[in-house]
Amino acid sequence: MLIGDRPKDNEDIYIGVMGVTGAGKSSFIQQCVPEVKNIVGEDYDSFTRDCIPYQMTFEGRNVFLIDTPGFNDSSVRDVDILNDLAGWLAKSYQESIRLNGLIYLHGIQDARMTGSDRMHLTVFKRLTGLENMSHVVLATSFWDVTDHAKGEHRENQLITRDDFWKKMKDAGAVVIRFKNDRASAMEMVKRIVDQNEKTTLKIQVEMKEGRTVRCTGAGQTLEEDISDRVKDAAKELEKRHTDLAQAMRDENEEAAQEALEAQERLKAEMAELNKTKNKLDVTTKQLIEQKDAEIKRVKEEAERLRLEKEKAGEEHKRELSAKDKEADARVERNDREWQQGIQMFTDKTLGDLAAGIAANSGGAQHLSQGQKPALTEERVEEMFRRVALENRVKELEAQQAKEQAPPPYSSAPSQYQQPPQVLPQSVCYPPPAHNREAELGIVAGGMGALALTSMCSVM
Ligand SMILES: Nc1nc2c(ncn2[C@@H]2O[C@H](COP(=O)(O)OP(=O)(O)OP(=O)(O)O)[C@@H](O)[C@H]2O)c(=O)[nH]1
Ligand SMILES: [Mg+2]
Repeated sequence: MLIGDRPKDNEDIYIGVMGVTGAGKSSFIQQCVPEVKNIVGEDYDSFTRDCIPYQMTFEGRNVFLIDTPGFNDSSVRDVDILNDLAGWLAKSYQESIRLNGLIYLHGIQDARMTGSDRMHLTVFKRLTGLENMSHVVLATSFWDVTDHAKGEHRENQLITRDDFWKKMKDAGAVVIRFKNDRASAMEMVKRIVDQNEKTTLKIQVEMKEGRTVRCTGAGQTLEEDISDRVKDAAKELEKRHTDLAQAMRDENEEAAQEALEAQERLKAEMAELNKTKNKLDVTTKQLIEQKDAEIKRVKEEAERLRLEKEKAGEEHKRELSAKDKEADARVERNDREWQQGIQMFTDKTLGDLAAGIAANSGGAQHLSQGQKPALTEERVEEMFRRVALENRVKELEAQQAKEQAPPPYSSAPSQYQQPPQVLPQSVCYPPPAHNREAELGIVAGGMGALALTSMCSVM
């Protein structure tokens, strides 16, 4: 869903989910919206790249959980993240979308709050505004991998120290443990849904006043952090100047080379930090334009994908239909060829049979070549049997013809022309001619019987 895509409904609940990278923001969202996949990071790199709302239903209300990229130790990235957050908040403000609350996640497994943890907490406080703390849930994560006593001790530190969560808690924020399960995730959502009240964050008010991000409380925190880094780099650069001078006095070429390289690196770092700081000079108008362009890009991409999918679907359908037609044509062709083959065979076989039967028995004269019995499975079977018989007849006829021919080397009367002698089958192989004639008679009789059976089934 994109900002402004949904018709406005004041009953909808919007909750921003924030915290440093790896604190478990996306894991919390996944517990709330289990059908969403691949949003949780697998390694130490920041994973979530943009502000993305995920929809769930809670006690009959539409709830949108806005996953956000986590701040990390890189100033360049932090400024981009703050600009992205400010852009999202400015655009949603323009679209009359108001947040109901914010959830800030913090991993309890870390023994101490680092400098950047504190800085990011300050960014969060200033972005939200102390006056909005009753809309905030401060959640600790990673309880399952933390020694319970140590976890409780750290939690206690968080809520008792002014520079940590104490002021926020005193101003109305609630502290909840996210146990990486659905029940604790729902408890966090419930707290904000039950409050049922919209709020405008401090940074939204500031941006509405026409300030650049640099001039908002959150922006100033990042700017101070960058300025501190520039100062540190400048100090280091000065030291490297001294190192270089000393190395030259000592005629230590290696040390001089090292100092020179360090100077180059520090100068590049300072230039990069100053460039990053300048990125904070972005106005609300520019942020909204950037968001609009981004939304347009996403929509165009979605439309392109939709059309591509549609086209692929049509092509697939066309391919299927072409394949269907080809298969139909093949079946039809096979069928036709089969029918033609059978017909030719039937015509020939029945014609031959009719002639044979008429000659042999004088019966069944009514079976002529013109008669074409209907093709049934039994008939096809009969035809095959007939073919076998016919082949056998041909075989025997050929053999008989061969045996009756006079030997080429003698003009004397052949043994084949002598009266047939009846010999027992066992000693007579190949069988003498008269036996073969008898066999032919049996075969012809069999074929006649078959032809008659066929006739009956036709009639
Ligand atoms: N054991 C344990 N692992 C957790 C918990 N919360 C998150 N993780 C793991 O920590 C890693 C980072 O979690 P994410 O939910 O991606 O953290 P994130 O805050 O969204 O991080 P970014 O998107 O980089 O800002 C993932 O491997 C999670 O599985 C937790 O409460 N317990
Ligand atoms: Mg994430």
